[in-house]
Amino acid sequence: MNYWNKQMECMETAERRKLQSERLRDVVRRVYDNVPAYRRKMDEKGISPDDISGIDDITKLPFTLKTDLRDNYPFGMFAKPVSELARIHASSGTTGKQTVVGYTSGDLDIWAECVARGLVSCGVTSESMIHVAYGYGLFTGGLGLHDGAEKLGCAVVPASSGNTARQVTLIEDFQPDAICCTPSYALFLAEELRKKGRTPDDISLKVGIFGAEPWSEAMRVDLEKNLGIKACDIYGLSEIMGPGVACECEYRNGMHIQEDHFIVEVIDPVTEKPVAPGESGELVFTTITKEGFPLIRYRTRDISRIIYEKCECGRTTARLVKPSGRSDDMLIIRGVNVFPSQVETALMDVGGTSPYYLIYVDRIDNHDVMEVQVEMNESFFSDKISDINTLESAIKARLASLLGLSVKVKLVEPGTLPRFEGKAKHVVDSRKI
Ligand code: DLL
Repeated sequence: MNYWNKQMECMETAERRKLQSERLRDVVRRVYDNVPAYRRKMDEKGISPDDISGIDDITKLPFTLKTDLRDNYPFGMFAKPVSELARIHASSGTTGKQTVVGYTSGDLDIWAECVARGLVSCGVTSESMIHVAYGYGLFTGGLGLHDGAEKLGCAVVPASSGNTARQVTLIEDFQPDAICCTPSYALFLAEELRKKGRTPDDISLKVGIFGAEPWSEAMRVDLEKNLGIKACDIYGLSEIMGPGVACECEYRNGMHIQEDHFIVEVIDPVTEKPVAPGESGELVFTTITKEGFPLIRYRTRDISRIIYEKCECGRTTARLVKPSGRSDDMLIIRGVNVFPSQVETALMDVGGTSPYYLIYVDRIDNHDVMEVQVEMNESFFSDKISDINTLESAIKARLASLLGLSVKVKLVEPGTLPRFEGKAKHVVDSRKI
């Protein structure tokens, strides 16, 4: 069994809680002393760093929201002066300014360590050649995976995103055994390789580390079959660090959270109270070692649940189940909550389609209408062109039973919906409310 840092990854739970408590006390003191926004929030709640003696006191602390980062744009929430930073990243949201994050060189080191731990747990080794097709630049995906892979000792191909023809050539010529990119882009690459007549046996890749967007188990099956790889999930968000906050191991039953650096809580997004252990809710993270930009109880809007039992791989860290979506991605159609991931599950359940779909939502005569457009897969398209109506009805029925909602379904020809190099977009909501 291979670990990057066995001591931290396999630590006894009680010992880890002690470490987390010490680190929590330290970070609370640091933000109180150095970040006016935190001092103000804590003062308003009547809390001082002395009230935090350990991890059980974490619920006394105020939450941090994305709006706090916007209100303090660009550097107002940093706990170190810019002169002491080594790097700045940013991520764009749906509205307004970018979310800006800063790292000291110590933070970059810990980030690389977290990513290296994740890569090792997926089966990447220092002998591996890894093709990094996440975007480089302000997005944390490219440089995050790059630094982790370099720390592990891999030969890194910093391909970045875009120019699919060149990506395919690089993969064919260099023969990497590992690849990382968004899962939707990996499907696109698989499609391009298949069009060139390549079979999984011709493709050098053995492992894929995919994340930055939700993806289903059905998509995992698809990727594994078409690329001949083991497909692993990696999670993270720029605010907390970037990729590597959590990553699967060879058992692929939840992503191991690097708990010596991050404390995770799961709350009910409405009551803001913790849910019962193992229940689903909104993920809240506290960074306990970051220097440049520590975050206390950051509400991610990601919906998931945590597995606390020890994993078969020997790691004792809590595991994050694949996030099913974001509370802010949730569509409300005629009062029914709909996550794009549910639509994806319905499509995969029925079969006959490719993973490319778009959900169109509009409001006509005060009535919400939702249409799912999905590409038929190549074999369905060529074999059974006359059965289109039957397949549309089957998908409609599956969606109705899964969502409790009647929606329109339109099958479109393979290759007609947009492809994305980074995170895929699945919803076009034209309602004017
Ligand atoms: O997406 C960091 C990242 C890069 C993670 C590469 C993994 C691989 P942001 O752009 O800030 O950072 O977006 C963070 O993406 O809150 C989730 O909603 C979503 N997300 C990230 N990883 C996963 C995943 C990067 N494995 C937001 N499954 C997060 C589902 C994910 N959603």
